[in-house]
Formats: sequence, C-alpha cells, structure tokens
Amino acid sequence: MSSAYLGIGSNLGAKRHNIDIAIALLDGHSEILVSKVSSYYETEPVDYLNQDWFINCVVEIETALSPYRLLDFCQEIEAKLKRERLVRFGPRTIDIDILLYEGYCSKDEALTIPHPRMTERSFVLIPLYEIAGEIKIGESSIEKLLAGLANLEDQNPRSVIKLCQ
Ligand code: PH2
Ligand code: MG
Ligand code: MG
Repeated sequence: MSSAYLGIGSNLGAKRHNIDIAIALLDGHSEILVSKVSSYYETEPVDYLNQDWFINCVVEIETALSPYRLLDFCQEIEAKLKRERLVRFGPRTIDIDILLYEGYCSKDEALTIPHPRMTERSFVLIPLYEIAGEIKIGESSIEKLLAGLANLEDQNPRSVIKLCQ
C-alpha cells in the first residue's frame, strides 16, 4: 500500500455535494482507503479569475493502485460527475488532482508528481497542512512554502481562502 494526497475542488453546481460524492466514490474503490479528509475551504479562483469561488479540500488515501491507475480512477469519477473540459483552469463540477504519491516523482505530461502548481496554491497547501503538517514537498516543509506564499500575497493580495461554515 502507498500513501497519496489528492486535491479536490468544485465550483459548479452543488459544490459541497460534488466533493462529498467524489470522496465516497474514492473510498468505495476496493483498492483505496480514504484515511484523512481536511476541512472544506471556500477559495477565491486563481489562474482563471472570471468564475465562481471554489470549495477545495485535500484527502489522504492508502492505495494499492499504481499512480497511473489512480489517475484513471480519478478521471472516471470526474466523468461520472459530468466534468466538462471547456476552459483551461475554468469552471468544473469536480477536479481531482494527485498532489503527492509516496516518494514517487514523474515529469510525464499525463501525470506530473508532485503536482506542478501545488506549491503556489494556498487552496492546496492550507488543507494539506491541516492533515499532514509534517510532510515535505521536495526539500521544503509546508510551513516554509506557506510563509513564502504569504510574502508574495502581501505584495499582490488576491487569493482569499476561508474555512467553510
Ligand atoms: N483549480 C484550478 C484553477 N483555479 N482556483 C481555486 N480557488 N481552486 C481550484 O481548485 C482551482 C482554481 C484548475 O485546476
Ligand atoms: Mg485536474
Ligand atoms: Mg486542478
């Protein structure tokens, strides 16, 4: 079994419900156990700004699936929840990204691990810190990455993230 962390987001339709269903479908797979779920956060959109706020969370799983089989299954769930790929970084009913998979590193176009944008995104780092505060991403602690982001955002405040009530 390998541990992995997945980032989940939704900003279209019943956002919270979409995330609940995605987590239930992950946990329903015979080779995946969802071991931790972070709080849900309301997050201002980044990269493509003209869209509704997201709800984001991060889950920890234990899995016997290889990284590529896990990716296939995440994409199956996205298809089930009627994810349409119309605009890059645009609105979606559900997005499931593999952030980290044990010590695995890959720069493959189909699957880059660690997720290439995770260290710049507070909507990933804050929920990840909540459930796995001790882990490192490459050489860096999450605390250090978050401190770097806070400095950047002082100069260019933009990406608001709030705990869901
Ligand atoms: N996902 C994106 C683009 N922008 N913004 C927020 N707040 N949350 C997301 O999950 C998100 C985003 C593309 O994957
Ligand atoms: Mg994705
Ligand atoms: Mg994404």
